[in-house]
Amino acid sequence: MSSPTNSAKPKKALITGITGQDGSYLADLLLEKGYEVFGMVRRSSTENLYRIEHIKDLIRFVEADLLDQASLVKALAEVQPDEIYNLGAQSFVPTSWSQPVLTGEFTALGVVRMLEAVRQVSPDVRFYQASSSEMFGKVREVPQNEKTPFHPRSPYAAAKAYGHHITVNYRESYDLFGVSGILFNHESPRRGREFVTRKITDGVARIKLGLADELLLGNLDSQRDWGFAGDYVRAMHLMLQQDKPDDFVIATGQTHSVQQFLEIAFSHVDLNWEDYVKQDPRFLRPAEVDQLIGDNSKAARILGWKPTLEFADLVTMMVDNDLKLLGD
Ligand code: NAP
Ligand code: G4F
Repeated sequence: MSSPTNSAKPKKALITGITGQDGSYLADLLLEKGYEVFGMVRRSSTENLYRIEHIKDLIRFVEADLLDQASLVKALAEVQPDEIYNLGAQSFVPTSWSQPVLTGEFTALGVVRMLEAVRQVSPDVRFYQASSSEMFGKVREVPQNEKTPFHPRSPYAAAKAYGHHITVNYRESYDLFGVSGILFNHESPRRGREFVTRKITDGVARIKLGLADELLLGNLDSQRDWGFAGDYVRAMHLMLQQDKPDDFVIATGQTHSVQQFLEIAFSHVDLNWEDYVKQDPRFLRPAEVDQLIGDNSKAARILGWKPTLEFADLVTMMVDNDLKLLGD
């Protein structure tokens, strides 16, 4: 296994999923740290760089796709990265029921395609796999830690469980520096609008500004351990700076219901959520993950990582951002 490269020469990081929420924050962080950042993007007929608009001239883009093995091999041979952050995935849980096979192709087999490319082209690279608390699913213990067994509740979660296990397997089989970060939900103003937190903060802003008069949601009772994405990408980077590869749970250690999120978001603009929110069965899931809460003590002890943003501050920051975007 390689040691970190000479500090005089900038390290090269390749990020898959750079156009997504986490990819954008991670690119910000790595550029601040002096890395040469390479972003893997898939071919699209329209540009999709709005989350990285402010830094796009500092990033070198490489066209490749997690569905196409040869493109990954070529990307690695071109870039010769020191670190790879594999964030690319079909990441929306409901879509994984309507497109289960494609979700498996991106989110599960995409990982082994990337690991095979690493093994063939850059076996000394440090590899980060974006694993998920969704793998705990129907939870076996509370809170969940690195040793908690998985019980996936969606095709997405099953695909992520494969991605986790194959990363551990390649580490053990081939001595690759592969780590799996088991991250609990993390949100931000850059979150996609289909996820519940951003759907709520966008909805609150629209209602406050007179652009909408109701918000349709699914299950309000489910509980999540919600943190801030900016904090979570710091943990990804720290995991690749350790002497030996290992897996870490990244979480705040607190859980809140969707209803609690609603209460804070609506009261921030002096409205009562019950006057606007309606349940719509279209947003209920065939199988639900009722409650997630993570134990971050290993990350705190070994990585020195801790979250910086409180839940209520995260909610109000997202509401304020959506008000601003919609022209308040
Ligand atoms: P996101 O905003 O949905 O971004 C997903 C990224 O994956 C996008 O850049 C997307 O590119 C890319 N992608 C999708 N299919 C691809 C393919 N076939 N080839 C190459 N790239 C592809 O997700 P996120 O919230 O940033 O999450 C990042 C990663 O962490 C994901 O793997 C997610 O499953 C995982 N995760 C997220 C959370 C969370 O709470 N956010 C928690 C645990 C784990 P396009 O722009 O081209 O669509
Ligand atoms: O915001 P969500 O869609 O996120 P979910 O399913 O927890 O998944 C996210 O976090 C995972 C980490 O645990 C990531 F791996 C994954 O990629 C993604 O980033 O839903 C959160 C909760 C669910 O219980 C859902 O049933 O909110 C509930 N919910 C209630 N009404 C809704 C809605 N979710 C969505 N998306 N839309 C609704 O209208």
